[in-house]
Amino acid sequence: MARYLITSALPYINGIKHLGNLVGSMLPADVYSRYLRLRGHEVLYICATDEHGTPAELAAKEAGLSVEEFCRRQHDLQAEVYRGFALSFDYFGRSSSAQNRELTQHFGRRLTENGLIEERSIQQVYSPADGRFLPDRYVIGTCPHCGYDRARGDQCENCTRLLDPTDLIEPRSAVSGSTELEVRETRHLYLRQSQLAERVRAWIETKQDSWPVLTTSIAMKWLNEGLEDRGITRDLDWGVPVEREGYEGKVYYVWFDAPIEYIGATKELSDSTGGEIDWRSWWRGEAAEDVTYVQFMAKDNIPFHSVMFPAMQMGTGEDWKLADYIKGFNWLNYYGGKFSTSQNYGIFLDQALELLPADYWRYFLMANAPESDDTSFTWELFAAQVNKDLADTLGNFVNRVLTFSRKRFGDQVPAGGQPGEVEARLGERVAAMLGDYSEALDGMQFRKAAQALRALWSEANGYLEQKAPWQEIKTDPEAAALTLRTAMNLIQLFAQVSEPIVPDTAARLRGVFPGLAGTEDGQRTWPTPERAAALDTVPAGADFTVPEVLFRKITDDDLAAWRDRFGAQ
Ligand code: B3M
Ligand code: ZN
Repeated sequence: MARYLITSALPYINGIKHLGNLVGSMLPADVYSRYLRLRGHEVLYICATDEHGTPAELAAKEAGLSVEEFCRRQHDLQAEVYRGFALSFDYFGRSSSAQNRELTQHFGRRLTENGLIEERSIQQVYSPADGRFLPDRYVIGTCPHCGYDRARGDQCENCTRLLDPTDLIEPRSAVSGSTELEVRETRHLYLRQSQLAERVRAWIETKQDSWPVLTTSIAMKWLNEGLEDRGITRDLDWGVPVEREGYEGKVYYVWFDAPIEYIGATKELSDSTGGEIDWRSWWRGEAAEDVTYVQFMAKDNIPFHSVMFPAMQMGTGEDWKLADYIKGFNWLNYYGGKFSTSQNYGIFLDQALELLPADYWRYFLMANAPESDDTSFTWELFAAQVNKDLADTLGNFVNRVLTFSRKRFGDQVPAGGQPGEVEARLGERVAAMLGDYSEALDGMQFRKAAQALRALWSEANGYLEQKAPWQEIKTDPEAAALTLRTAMNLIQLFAQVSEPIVPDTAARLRGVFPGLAGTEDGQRTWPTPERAAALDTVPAGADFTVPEVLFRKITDDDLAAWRDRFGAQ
């Protein structure tokens, strides 16, 4: 048994996330956490809402709420949606917590003591009408290159050119629209990342053979382009206050405190259990030496996790736990376009749950995880895979076997018949497939894992078709009993191993054989290849129940309605 610390990138607070956010961070982290727990490991899966920064302030303003109240409500809304998706966080914290404030200020102090934070004077746009300095992206105007009239001060969305706010023609405030902008001098703190680049590079080099290429190539690109010192404070009220004279009205930049919240949330958990869970034992020095720390995120977050956060951790001169593995994901697109919160494009998580329960989405998203490349969500593909894999291959098998057996043999697993050559070969293949599945999960290859699970379901169907108990029963009831009992053992196997990807379905399948819970072959463990091959966990005579239809089919009418509602082109 080993200890695993799992974190998924922290969802930003300004609204319910979409399927694209889920697939690249929280969902695979959950699948992996569930798998490791089933294998008997100690797992701490930590996530939180990322609450600071200007977008939160602006969204609160728009909602007519104080930013504290806005964040409190949005945190609860997000937490509820994640429960709906059966995400098994051990703790879901908030980056605005007192714990994170303390830790962030601690990081700031240590980095300052080590000479890695310095103050610089810069020229920044000030808006008298708003009574504040404006971050670059909150100055908008006409792009000098392409004439686009809603270009942001940091970048033109239309021609993608990088900009300075002072490049813009007719600049105005994105907050109030005021055009009376001034450039004023102000002071900010900078993290001297350039001083830490070589240490980070040496660390990344040790990972080059074991980490995904997506992760190391992004990290190396940043390091090779030369790691620049980075402004880590902002003129804002909402955030972690900077304890330094002259810094009233300034806070740490949201990307400075957000990754520290992985630690902060662990401490929130620690404090909420009265210290029973010791956060230090997951994060510090020798106490955490046996911990394997795995991070999950989409590719745009990789630079912060592979380079900047480790640089901060190293820069403290303290023994913070660094990531042992960073699993990055490409994009899930919606009909070729990018899912987008700001453009309200795609399927949001609350809407998804209104249409269908979590497992439909979880299975589809993992089967199409954007691992080696971007992938695309389409309703057609979703319907086809749900109907074929979940409704036909898994759902139908379970109901057919149990309904038929009950009709012919009653409410107990039928006795009779001796497993023969066919069952032995089935057992071997099942064990081999389980091996592939475990290997894919161990390697965090989620597409492959979903494929291997589907292969198991489909092997079961093949067996049933071959043996055809509805024929056997006519001439040889014992043979039919053997087939059905073997098929029921496959159902039991599915109850055990489907859990990481479709946990609600797995729970329903565990309910099929209520008498088996807590036996030596306890249903919440991962079967060994030998046990899987034997296909004899469920004995003759055991009680069983027939569950309601596990998955409903998506009809042409559903498809038409959903395409229409969500705009599919
Ligand atoms: N909140 C992701 C985003 O909003 C960001 C992740 C933080 S992880 C420490 O794009
Ligand atoms: Zn432009």
